[in-house]
Amino acid sequence: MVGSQASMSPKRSACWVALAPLLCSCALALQGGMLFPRESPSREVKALDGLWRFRADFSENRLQGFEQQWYRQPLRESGPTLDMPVPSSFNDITQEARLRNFIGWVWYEREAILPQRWTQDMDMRVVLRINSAHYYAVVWVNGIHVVEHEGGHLPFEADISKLVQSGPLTTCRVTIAINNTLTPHTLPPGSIIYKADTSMYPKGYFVQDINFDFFNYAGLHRSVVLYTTPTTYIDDITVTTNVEQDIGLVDYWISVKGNEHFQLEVRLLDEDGKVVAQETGDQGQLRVPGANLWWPYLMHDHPAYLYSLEARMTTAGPVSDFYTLPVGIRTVAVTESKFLINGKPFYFHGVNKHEDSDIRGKGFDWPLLMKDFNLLYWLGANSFRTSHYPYSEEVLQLCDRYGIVVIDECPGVGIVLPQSLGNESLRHHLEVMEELVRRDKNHPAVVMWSVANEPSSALKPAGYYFKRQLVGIGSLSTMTLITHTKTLDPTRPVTFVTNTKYDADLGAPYVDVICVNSYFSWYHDYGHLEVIQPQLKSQFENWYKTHKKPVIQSEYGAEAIAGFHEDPPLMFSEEYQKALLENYHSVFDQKRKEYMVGELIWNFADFMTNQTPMRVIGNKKGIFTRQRHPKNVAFILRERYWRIANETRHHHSVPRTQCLGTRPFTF
Ligand code: BDP
Repeated sequence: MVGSQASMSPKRSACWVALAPLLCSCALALQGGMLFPRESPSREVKALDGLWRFRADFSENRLQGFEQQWYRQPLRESGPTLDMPVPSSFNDITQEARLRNFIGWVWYEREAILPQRWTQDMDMRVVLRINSAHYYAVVWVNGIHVVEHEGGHLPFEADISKLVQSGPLTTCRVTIAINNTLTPHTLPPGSIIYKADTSMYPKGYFVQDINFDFFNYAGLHRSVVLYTTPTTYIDDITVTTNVEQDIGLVDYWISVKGNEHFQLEVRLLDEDGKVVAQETGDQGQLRVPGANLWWPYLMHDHPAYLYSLEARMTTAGPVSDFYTLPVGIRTVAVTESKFLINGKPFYFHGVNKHEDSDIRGKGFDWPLLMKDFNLLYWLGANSFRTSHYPYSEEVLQLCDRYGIVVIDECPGVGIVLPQSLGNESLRHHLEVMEELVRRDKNHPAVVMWSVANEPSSALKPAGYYFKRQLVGIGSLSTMTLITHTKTLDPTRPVTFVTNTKYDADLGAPYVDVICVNSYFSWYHDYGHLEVIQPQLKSQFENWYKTHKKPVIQSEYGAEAIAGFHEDPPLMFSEEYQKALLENYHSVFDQKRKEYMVGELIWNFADFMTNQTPMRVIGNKKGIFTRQRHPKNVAFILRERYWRIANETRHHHSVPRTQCLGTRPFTF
């Protein structure tokens, strides 16, 4: 990588200074809702998927695009552009190594043709929504700046009605500049390292340093959509559920924008389309006698029961708005040794995943997604953690629909430098949790928030950073991470995933469930499988003795290069991966009778990482290859998960599933 110092830290760059006042408006993004754009009788959705024009700014300071205002005219007039698919990471699409490893600003552009009524009907709002841009994004429509956003993985949007309704135009040119630079205060954090020794490196040489183990893919990873609503519209819906005897309780809050005078009718429909409860007003409780509860996959004969909450807003005038939200009625609770769903002990037998695949990188892809869900069903997995960042909304919708329980993790991964535990980082982290909870709060599949993965939680500031107590009132920065998340959502437990020693972890006292990662006989005691059982036993006993909270083995695993065989087992062979897992499992089988409430293998599939001598074209701890072919260990885990499912089921045993059936709810 070559570039000048000023270019690499966007915060220090000239353009950054010029854009700084606009950042304030970014805080507004946290106000209001972020409902998933769905079609309804009052709403239309137009996805801008397909080929976009693309240009990486290879100029030395990476700021040529801003200096020459590339957003003011069609991008191709600024210089040579490429055709780039959206959604996709840009890194693996071309044959250019310098694009694969590019750090700095890239520019995307495409024109959208708008239906005439979108531009002429003044009772219509037109909204541009970017579902995920890695990491800092600036957006213009027809050359006018409309929104900025910090952080990948989470959606942001801009009301562009005025822009598209001001003239005879029926097209709009959307330009998005994205910077993938990570700093100690972004999430995830990173640092730009300048290599100043010109006897060893070219002038201006720098690299992006990261402390997480996945490739730092970038680009427009999910769809960019345009959608409409009426000018008075349902802006947000929050639903929480409870159960009293056999009555399902659905409490709802609806916020309407655009007019203070409106009526709201709310109906709850069962899977056959029958109305089972109704209410009026912007908040209330729907009572469902004999409710069908939302149960996890394999825990019940009819898992993942979803009702539909239909909200209908009308005003005195002709305007009305409709929005339908899937609702699962279920409860979540944690005791000293159990994780309860609907009052019954739930054991997480699942996986950790990544959004990662050949060519697409972190780009959303329906075929990949359906393959992954079929594999989860085949495996008998009932859960996963969204390691190490929020996954696409479609993933969570499928989890709701198929009963796959989710630990929803924010991008707090690689928080290892002391400066990443300071106030600036904390403030951003709190905002990210706010965006995450706002987006995912209504998913029954989400049963716990994870605010971080493997932070340096033994460092002194970690105690304050994670703390649960409220140390002040008012400003965000006076609330620390776990408190803030609990305030945002009092209905779900909160955790972070640790690899710190039980007696040194300053954040663990504040979590509801202890989630521990360990790699015995892999990152130490290489090749000594015989140490796993004593070390793992001590791990569980120490954590439980210290905190008296349920424990999840949130990661464990070994690398195996598919097709490498060695007996006696050697590291990186499929036999070693299998033997390592079996040693872990024999301890799990003892501890799950006590306070262990889950096991999540690292990892579902092989995935791409940075190039290091520790990785052979990516991380090979998958039980499936990156192409989703099973390694031997997938069959071991399959036997195990189905056995556990049948042992812990409250009814008769279930036949093994080969593939997913269609569920009644449509997107
Ligand atoms: C864990 C990390 C995970 C890594 C894994 C590994 O949480 O992101 O990929 O180790 O090294 O510590 O395979």
